[in-house]
Amino acid sequence: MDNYLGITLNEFIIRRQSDFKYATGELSRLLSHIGVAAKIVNREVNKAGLVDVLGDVGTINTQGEAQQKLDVYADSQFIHALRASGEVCGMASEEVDDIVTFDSILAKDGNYIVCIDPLDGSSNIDVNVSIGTIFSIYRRVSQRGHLAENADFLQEGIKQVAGGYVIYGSSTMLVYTTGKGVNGFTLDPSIGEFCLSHANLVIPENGSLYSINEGYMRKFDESIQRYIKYVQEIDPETKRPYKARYIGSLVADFHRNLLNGGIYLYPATQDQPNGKLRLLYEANPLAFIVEQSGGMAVDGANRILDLKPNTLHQRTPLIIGSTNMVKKVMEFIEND
Ligand code: P6P
Repeated sequence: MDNYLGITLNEFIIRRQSDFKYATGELSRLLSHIGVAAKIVNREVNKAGLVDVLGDVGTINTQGEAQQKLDVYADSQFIHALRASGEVCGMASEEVDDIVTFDSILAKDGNYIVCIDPLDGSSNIDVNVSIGTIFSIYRRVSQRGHLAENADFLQEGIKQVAGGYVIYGSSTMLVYTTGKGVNGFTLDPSIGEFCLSHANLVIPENGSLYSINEGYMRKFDESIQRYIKYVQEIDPETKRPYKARYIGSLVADFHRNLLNGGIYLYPATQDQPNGKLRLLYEANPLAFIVEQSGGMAVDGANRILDLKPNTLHQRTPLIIGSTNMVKKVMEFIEND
């Protein structure tokens, strides 16, 4: 696999066509369109501050959050790219209340639907903190030749055919899985291609980093409060406490923990009993990736990928990362 390093995303998909049990060309076209939209969003993110793309547009998204100019821009770019791919019959976006159906003859015959958070962590844009795009790809369950239906989007995460994210950070990376391991591609601006830079990513089963908003300490269940106190104690084996790392950008925290080992928690709070993060386009794609890299993702009681969605923007508590760290949290919860 290492001799693949440096090859482009499209070359990789073609060389690894046995990884994708459906027509490779479909996935290749779909991922390359997502890659193009990511490059366009990356261009705008990288010049944010120089041109008028910062700040909010004065509108509220379906979650009641102020939409940033780049949120709306990113959403429009991914809608355009997915419509143009000819493989997608519809999409669910964090920025849009209902599903977006594509009504061209080609699109209505598309085999796939996409759930996407076009720009997660966008409140960090103005302060130059890494942000990300998170996406899930499913085969449609509705009849081809017709518009996409809600049922296409309310599938368990275990039915994803691909899950991935783009992180717009010190470099721009696309990380995805189709169920045969996790691979990371770094954008080479000199050629405008995503090139394989992190082959067969495996998350360490242990880590020393924990990511949680400790400002909500009093709002967490007692079991989570006890876990936070546990990680702050001196570890008898390593003789040091764990390290807190919480950027306020899920993709950035997740990516660091995937590479170095660690855990991210956004549990239920008194204010948000179902947590803050969305199942369809945040928890599920990252859960698919973390399990494919050897990690775990739960809601505190259940495996994330087993959860049956009932609504598009359904929220879920999320505890995700190194297996032994997630298991330790579950010990605290089960002993509660
Ligand atoms: P809080 C960003 O809004 C986000 O969805 C994630 O990217 C991030 O991890 C989390 O919310 C931050 O939420 O409540 O800690 O500010």
